[in-house]
Amino acid sequence: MKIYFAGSITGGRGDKELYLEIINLLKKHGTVLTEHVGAQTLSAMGNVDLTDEFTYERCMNWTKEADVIVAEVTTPSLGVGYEIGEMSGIKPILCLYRLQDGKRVSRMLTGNKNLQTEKYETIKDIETILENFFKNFYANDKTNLS
Ligand code: 6IA
Repeated sequence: MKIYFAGSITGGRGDKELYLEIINLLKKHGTVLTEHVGAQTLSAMGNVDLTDEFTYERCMNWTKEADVIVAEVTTPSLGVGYEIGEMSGIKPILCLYRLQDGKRVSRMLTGNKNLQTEKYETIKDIETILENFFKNFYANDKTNLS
């Protein structure tokens, strides 16, 4: 199982510790292609000397290679939205978010029937959501094979 984890980089790194926790949970279910999203040293300005083109191409290749996309969307990010849009209807996509005062998640996500959007409050909630998501993935996979 190859998992593409998407989380905000340029959009803001306020949830970087949470991203790392989610990546560690995801590792129980498969290989996470994008562990750098949880790097605690990575700032919103980016601190690695890669060209924009290389970064874009590599991300798009990984989204194509992945079996599923899991995105944390509480912090709005153009890149995460773009990745979700590109893969919508092509691969299973799970979007995780928590409610924040005075803000709501974009209706472009919650209104898209191709996406599974799940609200959480605690990391324990995320653990349960992930277990159900992967259970459904394998159940659907069996249905497709038979
Ligand atoms: O617009 P944003 O930068 O917030 O978009 C974040 C999303 O785009 C993440 O889900 C990443 O998959 C992808 N992304 C954006 N910038 C990078 C990046 N920068 N590297 C990899 N994925 C990126 C270079 C730093 C990295 C080598 C540590």
